[in-house]
Amino acid sequence: MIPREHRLRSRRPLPGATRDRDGYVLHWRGCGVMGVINVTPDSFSDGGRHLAPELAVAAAREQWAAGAAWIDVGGVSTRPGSAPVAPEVEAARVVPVVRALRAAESGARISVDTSSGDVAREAIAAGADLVNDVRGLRDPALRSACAELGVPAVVAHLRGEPATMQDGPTFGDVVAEVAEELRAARDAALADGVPDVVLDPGIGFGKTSAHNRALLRATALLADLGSAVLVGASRKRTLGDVAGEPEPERRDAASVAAHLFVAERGAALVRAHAVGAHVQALRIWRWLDG
Ligand code: HH2
Repeated sequence: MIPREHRLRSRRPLPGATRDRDGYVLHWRGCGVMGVINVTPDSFSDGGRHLAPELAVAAAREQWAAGAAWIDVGGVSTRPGSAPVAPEVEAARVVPVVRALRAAESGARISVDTSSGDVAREAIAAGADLVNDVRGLRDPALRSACAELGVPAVVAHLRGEPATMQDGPTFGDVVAEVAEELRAARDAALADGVPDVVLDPGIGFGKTSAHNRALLRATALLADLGSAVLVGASRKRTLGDVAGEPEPERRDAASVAAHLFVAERGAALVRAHAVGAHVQALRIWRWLDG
């Protein structure tokens, strides 16, 4: 199978991107890995591991050296039932890490996992290249931060809020509804001047295992919406339930399996904690398939 080609536009210089009339465009083929760095005390699989900035930066540099295409730095857990965190606290967690990572690895592509316009602005000033919003850029302040600063965004699907998202999520046709809501969110963001959008079905965000399964199986349909698709199944509860592994940190083989499945169906990026294992698996799969 010939791997899909993907592109991401930015109006700011982006490591690895080429210049064109409207700004900068990053091209890649096949599926890349976005490494997860949670600068939080309470993330569901790695909470507290990287709360000290120097540990977060060291882990991020390791992920970059292992072949990550992006490093996603987040300062708030969005696990089911998680509580909101003040933007000042969130910024104090992520901004020093983004700044230090940019200083240490000038070629790294850095994403900031936030739903706050203020945090996004500070992180971009510190060197972030992409905004990753699990709430799908529904806050106009975040949309305008991306638009004014010329930074693309990941628009993930989430109805409601993490605190209550797993309280009986219901869909008629989950694939059709998520695709339509993502398309509408993307079009609203582009109309507001966000330079480009990556779409994400929001695995585990207000969805049952059956919903997650249907969405993972529908990756090709989501990719046909015409934007790069990111999938974040890493260590999530659905995988633990199916694989019979209650401990999130022991779900990396399950994560690699799910992510190879979506890579084969056109995902442009997978968001993963175990970057080295994912990069190896994708390289072998591409070698065998290519
Ligand atoms: N999942 C998490 C966080 N951010 N961003 C995108 N685009 N897609 C995802 O699926 C996604 C995401 C949750 O995982 P994690 O960051 O490991 O946990 P926590 O939210 O507890 O920090």
